[in-house]
Amino acid sequence: MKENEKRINESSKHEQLDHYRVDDSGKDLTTNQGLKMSEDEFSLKAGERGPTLMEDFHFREKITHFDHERIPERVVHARGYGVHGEFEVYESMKKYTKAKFLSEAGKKTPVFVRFSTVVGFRGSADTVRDVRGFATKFYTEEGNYDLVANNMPVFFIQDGIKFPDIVHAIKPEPHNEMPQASGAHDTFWDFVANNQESAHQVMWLMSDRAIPRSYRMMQGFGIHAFRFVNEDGKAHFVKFHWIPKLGVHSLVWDEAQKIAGKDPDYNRRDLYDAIEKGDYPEYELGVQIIEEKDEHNFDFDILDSTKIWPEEDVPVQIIGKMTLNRNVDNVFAETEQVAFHPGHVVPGIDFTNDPLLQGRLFSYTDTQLIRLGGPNFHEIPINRPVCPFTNNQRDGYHRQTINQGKVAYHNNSLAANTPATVPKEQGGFEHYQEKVEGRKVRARSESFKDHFSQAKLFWNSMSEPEKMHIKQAFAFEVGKVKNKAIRQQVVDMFANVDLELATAFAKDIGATPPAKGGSSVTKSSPVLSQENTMKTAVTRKVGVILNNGFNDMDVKTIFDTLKEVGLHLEVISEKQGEVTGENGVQIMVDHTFTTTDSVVYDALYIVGGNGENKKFHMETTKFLHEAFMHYKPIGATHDGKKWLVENEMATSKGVVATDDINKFATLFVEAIAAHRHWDREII
Ligand code: HDD
Repeated sequence: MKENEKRINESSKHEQLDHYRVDDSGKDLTTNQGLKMSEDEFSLKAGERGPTLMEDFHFREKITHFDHERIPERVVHARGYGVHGEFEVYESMKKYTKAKFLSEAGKKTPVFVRFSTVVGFRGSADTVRDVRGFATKFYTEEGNYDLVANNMPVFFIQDGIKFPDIVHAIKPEPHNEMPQASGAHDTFWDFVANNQESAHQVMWLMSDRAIPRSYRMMQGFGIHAFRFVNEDGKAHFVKFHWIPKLGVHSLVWDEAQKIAGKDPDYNRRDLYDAIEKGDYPEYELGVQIIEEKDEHNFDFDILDSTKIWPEEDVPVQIIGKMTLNRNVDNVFAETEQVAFHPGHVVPGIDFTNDPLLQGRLFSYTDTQLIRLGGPNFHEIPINRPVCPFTNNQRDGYHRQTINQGKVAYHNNSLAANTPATVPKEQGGFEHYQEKVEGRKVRARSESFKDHFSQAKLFWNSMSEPEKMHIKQAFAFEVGKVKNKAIRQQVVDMFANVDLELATAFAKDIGATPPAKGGSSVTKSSPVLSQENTMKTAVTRKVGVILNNGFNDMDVKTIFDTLKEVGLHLEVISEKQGEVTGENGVQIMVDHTFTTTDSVVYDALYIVGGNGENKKFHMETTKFLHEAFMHYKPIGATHDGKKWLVENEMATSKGVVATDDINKFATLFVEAIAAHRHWDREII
């Protein structure tokens, strides 16, 4: 079988990476030239107390390499976390696209996914209010296909030329480099108020979507209209959606801020741990498809990246599933060096004239050139296609391929004009021959100029708790703006979306509430609300507060039942080591009150025990109060019930307190599946 006919399967990328994976343990220490070294602790000196000698090549090599360990971080999406996985097709997409990786049900393709925040530097916290990146590289038999997506379906701007403007505005302010990883400052809101195309995306950014509970519980959106092109050359517009099987869930703002201090790695830890435990995150791939003849049949421009295609009008068709099943071996080699690009396409997937997409098509290769130090970044193991790649490009920094022969040009006769181009019938890429006509202008289409209708559609689609969170987010974010005029401009701008919203946060930030305004749009799109998402307790993390003398027989049974449902329990007590139940059963303590915090759990289960002291009592009360304020499910049995009584929480929503162990397990799991209990009265 010829190499380029080799069948690609879900293991292909790992087989390739295996050639580069190295395990240093048990090996001799050598220089980079392979010289075994007898000493690595001391530099070479003229006398034991003398100066280090120039001839110490080992010292120089070691320090020089260290001095050059860092590369520039990504200008945006600097903080990210990558994992491997596979994509499997449910249903052949041949009718719409000739892309081979989508051509038959059951077909599997290896993938690499990098999740990220956008604004913060590489060492910033995970749980900041921000858009999340969700970039997927499919290693297909026809080359790499990158779906470089975000967890929100719209973008701040409509034209790529404005990308440096939005990024300069939202990044820390240049005179003092504050605030880190946050939009809560003057320049961002000045940008928003003076670039009203951002209205829709800002609504999403102020919503719970900006503080995902987990990368495993967030959607991904390709945002742009792309094109599917089939074997007959017929094209359709297409939008891509990733839909997590665990549903879409978020933190609450107070919790997110506290986690940023308690565990800045919260989202990456969650992903890493889930994969290590075998709880492989799964996402279904959905497509929305619009026929070319319907391009102009919507009350928005389908090429405008500040617009969704409402799912009620253009349904999402589920076509496959991605499973993330392996952590990286080395974060720098894989996650940091991976290079995505929306322009990495395969035959059957093509671009549209969305001016934001067009801008992206330039930016991504350009940024890799500076970030990865030259034009050969495609040779870095994580970026290499699993199919052969050959052309006449040569040389440059860090070139690894040793091209044999002397011909590196077209047309040639010395190598029979190879590497040869491939006719489209045999899999060669041919750009879709869209007919384009027009004058050269720097302008924006009239059809892109309605900035508020879909922002209002989003607002209309929110449940009451979600609306409350949006109001609170505006009050927080715009409340941090020092310039009063900008605060007022933001209020006046969002009065165009909804009067109640703008009035609510105007009051909180000392601005004048708007006298009139509000969009007349009454339509809503229920799928946009997280209240309508998939609800399950599977893989949720429960903190169990336990002390010596607990009712070990019942508690053991409850533990077993909860674990069977797929919950993960962490035992919290005063000291590490073991806690002993009343019948001598011992349970390992995972954390003390000092090494963990209520904010990192989805739910609390309070058991207590008879060995309690004042500190234990106070710490448990603190955990309980915080979990309650964050609307989390709370369970209590045995001695644990007394905390609920003391704190008047026993009858609150999402609180389960009973010694009937079967009933307890059933009700507690139900309460956890609900995620949060928004209708809880906060005392
Ligand atoms: Fe971008 C990175 C997503 C618009 C320029 N972008 C980047 C990443 C994601 C996105 C997920 C991180 C990839 C990774 O993990 O390595 N970007 C988007 C989405 C957009 C978008 C969904 C709008 C629909 N981006 C956008 C525009 C431009 C860029 C309009 C410039 C004209 N983006 C970049 C970049 C980055 C990048 C500067 C920084 C690091 C990188 O590319 O590799 O080129």
